[in-house]
Formats: sequence, structure tokens, C-alpha cells
Amino acid sequence: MSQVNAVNLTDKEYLLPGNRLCPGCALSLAYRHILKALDGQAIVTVPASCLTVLHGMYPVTSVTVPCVNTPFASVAASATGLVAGLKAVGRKDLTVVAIAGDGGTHDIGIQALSGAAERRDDFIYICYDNEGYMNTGNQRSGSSPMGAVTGTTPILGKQQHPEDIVAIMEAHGVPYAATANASYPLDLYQKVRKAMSMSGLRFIHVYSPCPPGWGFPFSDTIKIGELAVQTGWSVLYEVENGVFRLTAGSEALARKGSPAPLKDFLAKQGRFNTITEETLRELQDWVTARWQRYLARAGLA
Ligand SMILES: Cc1ncc(C[n+]2csc(CCOP(=O)(O)OP(=O)(O)O)c2C)c(N)n1
Ligand code: SF4
Repeated sequence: MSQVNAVNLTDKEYLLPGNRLCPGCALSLAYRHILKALDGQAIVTVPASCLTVLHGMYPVTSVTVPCVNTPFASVAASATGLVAGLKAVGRKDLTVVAIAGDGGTHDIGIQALSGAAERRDDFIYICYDNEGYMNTGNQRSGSSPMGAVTGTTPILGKQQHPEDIVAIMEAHGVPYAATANASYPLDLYQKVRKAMSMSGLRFIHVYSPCPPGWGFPFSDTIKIGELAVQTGWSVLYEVENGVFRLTAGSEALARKGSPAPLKDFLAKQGRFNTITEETLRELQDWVTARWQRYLARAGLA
């Protein structure tokens, strides 16, 4: 597959200017590049989330591909139905893409997603991860990090580490599982293109900073996403038919340096304002150990 760069990236736009997401929302940026990669040849299905807000209220939308709005728990089941429907009418030109937040994936949608993966259903599933239920004001999800203050962990912050949804999907034996980050849009674009060239259930997890939920200025979204990669908090990789590979900023970090201290990243976000020294140490140890495991998998330890 030829490398895409800022010069040869398509200038076609499928996400039109003007939507109702917050300024600085990483989801807008990620979705713009996901749609560019899909090149209009897709039907998306979306559950209740900030992404439904982006799609807009009928009859007005800023998105130029067809979208099905589904109940919260059912986005993967909806994709399964769309795949069957397209097959029944002989349409081979469209990719079905289910896209949901971390609440709609890690927690509420995981049953339908697990079933679709086990059946080897033929669609792309993208989870954009803003580490909480953001559309309803930032409640804790299975992906919220330890120490983060949310609406449902208001004083001490969440007490558990996030679950590793990509590992869960790998354990289902999916042919393609990858992580991406809105601050690395070309890497994201490339991964969606690769997923499109494969069949079966392909899973991409996109790290998506949320300025109001995480408590950082609207203008810092890209920097926050980059810092997440530089500290090893967000790790960019893909697993293609069982073969693991670090990509983009994480590959560069593995080859040329070592992760920056996590406190540099946490201190920029209001949600970690009440974090204790003990939790900070636990988080740093957890991130360091996980980074070592990724290095070992990549054969770079
Ligand atoms: C069954 C059901 N429960 C609750 C809601 C209310 N609700 C709408 S969006 C949302 C949050 C979704 O969170 P997430 O999936 O993480 O996506 P995000 O909002 O962060 O984009 C909730 C709880 C709903 N629409 N349906
Ligand atoms: S709440 Fe967060 S994820 Fe939702 S639109 Fe605003 S910035 Fe984006």
C-alpha cells in the first residue's frame, strides 16, 4: 500500500464545515480522516454519542455518507444487519462501518460486538475513545483512566485502570486490530485503508481527546494527543493476522528514545487535579510496564 502524506492526501471532503461538536473536539478531526479514507463508499451506523450530534438532526447533516442511528447497545448488531442487507441486494461496493464511543463499545455495546466478531461478520468497527460518556457530561466508562475525576467518580477519581479493549478484540481472533490517535491523522487514514482491503471484523480504536471533559484548553487538542503518545499513555500499533507492529509516533519513540514522564501529560488536564502521589506512581508504573510489553511484542525490547 503506498504511503499517504500531507501532500498526496485526497482533498475530497465528506465531513462538511459546520457541526455541533465542541471546538477543539478530536472526534471531528478523526472522523474527517476516517471519511476521507472511506472515500464515500460506506454506510456508517452510529449509536447515541457525540458522533450522533456531529451527524446532526434530520433533515440537516454535515456528513455526506448515509448513516443509521441505532439504539445504544446495538451498533454492532446494526452493522451485521446492514452487511446482510447489502449482500441480499448484491451491493459489493459499500463498506459497512460501525462507529461508537468508549461507553458504547467497552460497556454497553460489547455483547453485540463480541457476537459479531465470533461470527466473523464482515464490517469495520471503530471505537473513538474520549475516556468517558461525554455526550451526557462525562460519566465514568470502562475506558476512563485511574485517577480521572468524572461525574460518577467526583472526589478521588476512578479507582480502576481501563480495560484493554484491543486485547479483548484480539482474543476474538479478528484479522485486524489497531490503535490510532486523532493527532496522527495520516496513520489513522492508512489504518482505515488497510482495514478496507481486508474482510471479517476489523477493529480500530481511536484515541480522541475531549477538551471540556478532560479539562484542557480547546486549542491544545493536538498537543495533548501527541503528549499521550510521547509518554506511552496512547500507543500506536496494529495487529494484522496476528503480526504486531508499532506505528507512527510510537514506532519513532521505540527506536529513538524513551517515554516522557507521565506527570507532564496528567498535569495539563483538570480531571487529574486531585490525583495523589501514590496514584501517580501507580499510573507511571502501569504505563511503563505496558510499554515494555509492547516493545517486547515488537521485538524491540
Ligand atoms: C439505552 C440508553 N441509555 C442512555 C442513553 C443516554 N446517552 C446518550 S449518549 C450517552 C453517552 C455515550 O457515551 P459514549 O458511548 O462514550 O460516547 P460519547 O458520548 O463519549 O461520544 C448516553 C449515556 C441513551 N441514549 N440510551
Ligand atoms: S464533549 Fe468532548 S467528545 Fe463530545 S463533542 Fe465535546 S469535545 Fe467532543
